[in-house]
Amino acid sequence: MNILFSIWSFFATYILQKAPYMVGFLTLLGYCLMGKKWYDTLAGTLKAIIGMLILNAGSGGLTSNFRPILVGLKERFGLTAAVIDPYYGQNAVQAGVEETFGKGFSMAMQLLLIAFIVNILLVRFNKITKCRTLFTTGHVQVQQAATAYWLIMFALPGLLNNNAALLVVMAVILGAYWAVGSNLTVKPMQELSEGAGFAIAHQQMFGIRLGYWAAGKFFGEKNGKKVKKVGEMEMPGFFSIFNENMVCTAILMTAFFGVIMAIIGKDFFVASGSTKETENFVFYCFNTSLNFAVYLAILQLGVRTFVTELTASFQGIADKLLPASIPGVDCAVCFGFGDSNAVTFGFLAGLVGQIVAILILIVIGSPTLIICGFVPVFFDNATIGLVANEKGGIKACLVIPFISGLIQVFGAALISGWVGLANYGGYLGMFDWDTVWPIMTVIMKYLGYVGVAIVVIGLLAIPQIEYRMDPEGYFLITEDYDAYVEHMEKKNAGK
Ligand code: ASC
Repeated sequence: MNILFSIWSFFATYILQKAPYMVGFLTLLGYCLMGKKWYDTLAGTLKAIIGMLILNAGSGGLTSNFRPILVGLKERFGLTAAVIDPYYGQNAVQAGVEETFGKGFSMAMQLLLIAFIVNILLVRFNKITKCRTLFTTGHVQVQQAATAYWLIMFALPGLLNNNAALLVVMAVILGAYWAVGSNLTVKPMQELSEGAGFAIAHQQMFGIRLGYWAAGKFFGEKNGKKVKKVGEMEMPGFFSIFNENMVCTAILMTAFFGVIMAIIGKDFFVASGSTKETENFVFYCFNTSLNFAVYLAILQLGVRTFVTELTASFQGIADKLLPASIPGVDCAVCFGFGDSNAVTFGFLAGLVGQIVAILILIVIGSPTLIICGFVPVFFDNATIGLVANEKGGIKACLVIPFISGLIQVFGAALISGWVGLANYGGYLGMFDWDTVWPIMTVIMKYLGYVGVAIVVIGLLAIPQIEYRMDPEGYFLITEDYDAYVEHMEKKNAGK
């Protein structure tokens, strides 16, 4: 009995409560269930653990690079600045969760596991639930589990002293969001890719469906008049530098932090010991700004290392258990379809929207300042732009991501300031997390358990409604796309 207890206590202390080992354990479990060779299982598990450790190294660097600037903003101007970026967001949760809620970060990894099981179950019983897609994007799941962990603890403080109940409530909400959100992207993605058989499992799934709907409704073909798409335009060559993550981050961070540091002033950074009186201040600002790109690159290397393993082992579980489903994948997958320039157009329109919104925040004296991060401004708006272009042409591809950029900044400023994540310098900041999640958080904060019920029932009702709008085509679109196209032609001819 004693031995059993020691084993459990070791497991709880060193695996369940340490995120890298928790991810390693999930990978090990997945590979064992798949019956992989022992050496592949060993290698995969090690890579998953090391990947998370690299990620921790990157996020530690980011935090220490960032802290003096945050302190400076706070001390000099009473402002809290949050970078909207999933990595900064995760970092902020990791940095603040113990202090704010008295709970460790590894519980977020337990949440991930249970939420994934909820997603599997919802797809497994899709005759009833109508959920057709499994979320397989591991790094996004980690980021979302972290932020959901914070938002739900903030909304339901009554659950803080009951870990089991807390985990169950969180997992049902997050698992339902994964299943329902990715399911919403089936139609836009099958149409964009002409039946390639994937959905999006990312951070703007409601945004994609909303953009798809708005493009068709406000910019779509009317009376047989064709819309003009981005692919029919010439683009200057320098646009391509914005597609490069590292370059774009360096430019954005220098533009934002360079200016912010200059405003805070050299004296502050000398006094806080971050630089010396004799050092050139412009060079210091530039170097500090570039270091953001460095730590972000380290962080992403860590993510890539563990996510390949985590996704492969997840998919193994899914393939065995869920025959009639399609995978939800990273949004970057859809950039291989449609007009590739729509990606850049969507991104730039979103960037303009974000900058306009940030200027408005400054003008109205918002206590929370938002700083653009590369990932939301690029991946959200590029994806939404691509889908919008397909349905509504170039105008939709510019207007809809511009509006999305505004929403991202305002939504993130409100929620991150309210729940206290802005105090730790970051917020996830992707479209759904500036819209759907803040709304759910408000409902739960003010209505408590009734709010939880409204959120869960509301989410689960979405696929039911979509199913009822076209019961015949609903499963056909994933099972046999050609037959679905025929079905739609017949349906439209009959109108
Ligand atoms: C994210 C995130 C990334 C990117 C990537 C896009 O949300 O964390 O690294 O988007 O998944 O391909």
